[in-house]
Amino acid sequence: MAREQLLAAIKPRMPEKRYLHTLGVMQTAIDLAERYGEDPLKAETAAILHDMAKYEDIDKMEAIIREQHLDQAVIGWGSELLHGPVAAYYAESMFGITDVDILHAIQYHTTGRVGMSKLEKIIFVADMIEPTRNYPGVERLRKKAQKNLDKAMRACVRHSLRFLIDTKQPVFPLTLACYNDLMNGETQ
Ligand code: DGI
Ligand code: FE
Ligand code: FE
Repeated sequence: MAREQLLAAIKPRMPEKRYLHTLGVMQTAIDLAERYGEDPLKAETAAILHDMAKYEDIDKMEAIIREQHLDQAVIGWGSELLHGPVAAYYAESMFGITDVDILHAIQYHTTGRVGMSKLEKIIFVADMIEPTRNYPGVERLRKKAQKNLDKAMRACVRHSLRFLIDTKQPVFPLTLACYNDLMNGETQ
């Protein structure tokens, strides 16, 4: 589906600020795809759709996860973990996207997972460093993303984990498993 069609479909589902975030993730993901030899069109599609369920009703998302037999593990860990899997379901059911890599990049964009593909890492990193993000430390992550995708991915997951710990939030087991997977054998 063409970029303009997808953008027009997701725009009414979110406030202006989130739409601008989505456009930022889209451009950043395309740039990273070109830099690291991934398909920019896949990056574009995954980026446009990654937050399309962010403002969906929580009960509705839980119902979809149960009824569509999505991974139930995300239920009970805070509502933020629901929008990725539900967006992946929407990508398939509303837009006919069948590319598993695109669907996984959308599904796991909040938690990461073990054995992430290049596209999944690109979306995860782009989500954290797109131009409208302005938290302390984002500039360092942006610089890393220009040099080495895997190092940037590790730094992004470490940053997210630190944030969860500092704000006394529980850490979803898959997020921890993602961290361990990325850090195995690594010293930086
Ligand atoms: O949707 P975005 O804001 O663009 O970014 P995101 O999908 O990465 O969501 C970030 C939110 O998800 C943030 O408020 C922290 C939360 N989050 C990420 N990983 C975990 C988590 N919350 C819990 N409880 N556990 C996690 O492992
Ligand atoms: Fe998100
Ligand atoms: Fe996002």
